[in-house]
Amino acid sequence: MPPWAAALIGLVSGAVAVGVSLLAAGLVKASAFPVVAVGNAAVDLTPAALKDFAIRTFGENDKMVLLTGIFLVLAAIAAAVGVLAVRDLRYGLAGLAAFGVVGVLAVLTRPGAAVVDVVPTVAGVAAAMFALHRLTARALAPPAGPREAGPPAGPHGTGPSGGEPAAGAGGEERYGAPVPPVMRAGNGPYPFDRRRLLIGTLGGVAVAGAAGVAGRMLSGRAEVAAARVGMALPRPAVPAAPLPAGADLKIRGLSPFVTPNHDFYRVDTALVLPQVDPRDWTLRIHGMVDRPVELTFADLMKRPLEEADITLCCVSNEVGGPYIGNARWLGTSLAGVLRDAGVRKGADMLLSTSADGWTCGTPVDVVLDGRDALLAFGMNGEALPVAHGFPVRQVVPGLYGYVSATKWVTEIKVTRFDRDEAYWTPKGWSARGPVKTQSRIDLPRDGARVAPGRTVIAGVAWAQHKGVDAVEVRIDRGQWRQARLAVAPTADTWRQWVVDDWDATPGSHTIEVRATDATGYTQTPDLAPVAPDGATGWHSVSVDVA
Ligand SMILES: Nc1nc2c(c(=O)[nH]1)N[C@H]1C(S)=C(S)[C@@H](COP(=O)(O)O)O[C@H]1N2
Ligand SMILES: [Mo]
Repeated sequence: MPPWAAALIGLVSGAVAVGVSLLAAGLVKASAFPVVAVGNAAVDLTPAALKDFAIRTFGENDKMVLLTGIFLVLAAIAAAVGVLAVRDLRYGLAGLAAFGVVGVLAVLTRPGAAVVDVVPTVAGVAAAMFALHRLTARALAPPAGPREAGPPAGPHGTGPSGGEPAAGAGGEERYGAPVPPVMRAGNGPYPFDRRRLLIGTLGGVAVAGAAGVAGRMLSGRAEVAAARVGMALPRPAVPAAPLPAGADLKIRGLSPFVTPNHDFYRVDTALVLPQVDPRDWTLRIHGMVDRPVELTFADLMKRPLEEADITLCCVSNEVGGPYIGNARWLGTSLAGVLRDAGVRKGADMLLSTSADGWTCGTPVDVVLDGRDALLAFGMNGEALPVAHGFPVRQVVPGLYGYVSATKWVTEIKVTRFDRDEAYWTPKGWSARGPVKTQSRIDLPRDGARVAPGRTVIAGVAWAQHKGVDAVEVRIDRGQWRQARLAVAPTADTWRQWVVDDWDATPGSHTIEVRATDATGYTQTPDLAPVAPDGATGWHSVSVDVA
């Protein structure tokens, strides 16, 4: 059999495995699809430095890059399994079994894994074994009926006669007398029936496709999407004031004050978005509390609701980077929920967990100090997008997302920093992550070519929960000049700024920015990398004026 045919058998068996495991995952409502579990395990095992590299290099495409990589590796393994199976079916089956063991281990080591989660892996591997067996048999063994799929009998009439056992698998004629199938299996040139193999391949692909589509339909994705679209957002008892007129300078190319949901950056470890139906969602609050509680979505909606403009940013945002956005969040007070549960003395950390097992450690004192720490379900006037934590997430002004903004949150354990550790802490990130005062130049873009004359320089600055008091810009290390600040409705959002009196002269120029927050702290030029607790330094852009 030509190598391509052996590889094809392996690939089709692999596709059957993926399709059937998706179907099984949908049927048993298992959270862990093996390919994704392997991917997630790979993400978790990746050293922090490499992960930073991936985020910097691939940006928000890192998930696509990783998934594509996993699928390419899987395809190569599947092709190899096919080659082994053609040599000896047992080798191929052993290869699949080994792969199944890796899959089961990956699934079971996911946080919150249940035994039922191995079902997709086991079903997928079993289906692949069956497919491998059938396809090799189809391609190698003679067909059941005398003329079922053999080559048409040639003019010389070499086809099998009457009651003889089938021998139509082609090739026979070339090697003289028919060989009994049993002997033929292990030695000598394999007969190979391309047509039968291709029919088997089509069958396998059809099974894989149908199972995969059915699995997707059962995955709950459609129901969750429908629940989200059908959700009516209640009016908050404490609505945020309408945005002041001067909050948005409305300059083309400058980040709008409110980041539209579809433009809002996304950072999380989820390779596949958790699908959480609000009807099934609960939030369990336990640990160092007087009265552990479990809230349903309906319970949450019955609580006093509030709205707040909060700018969220990521600790892995480089100076000048894109991982920041501002939204109007709707939800209920996290402090209120905690007070009802009764936080015990000595507790200093909230260890929150998402539906997919990610964890986050938030200082209790910050959440209880009166700021708008929310359990949010609305974002800019709609239900939270699935990518941003539907149905419920945390938002805490003044803290980086990794220590505050748990999406798909389902559990909050009241505990202590010296007893518990959140996801990123052992990977080299600080246990506490207050936002550092920062500023960014949006206009002109770095590397831009601009015409001489009056040129607008504009950007955003942020120091959540402290507030931005001043922004200064300098050109070619000259005098700092004050930027004009847009109105900020509260200290919890970023603030737009603009310098509109720069007279750009021909040549290349460097523009730098620094902000001063309401505590009087001015950003220094000292450069710090994003790890362990956020980048520092002045953002600068270079432009060519010509
Ligand atoms: N469940 C879950 N929540 C999460 C994360 C995650 O990986 N999983 N990442 C956090 C980080 S690091 C950030 S910066 C914010 C980003 O929120 P966004 O994707 O809505 O912008 O979500 C936080 N919440
Ligand atoms: Mo983040």
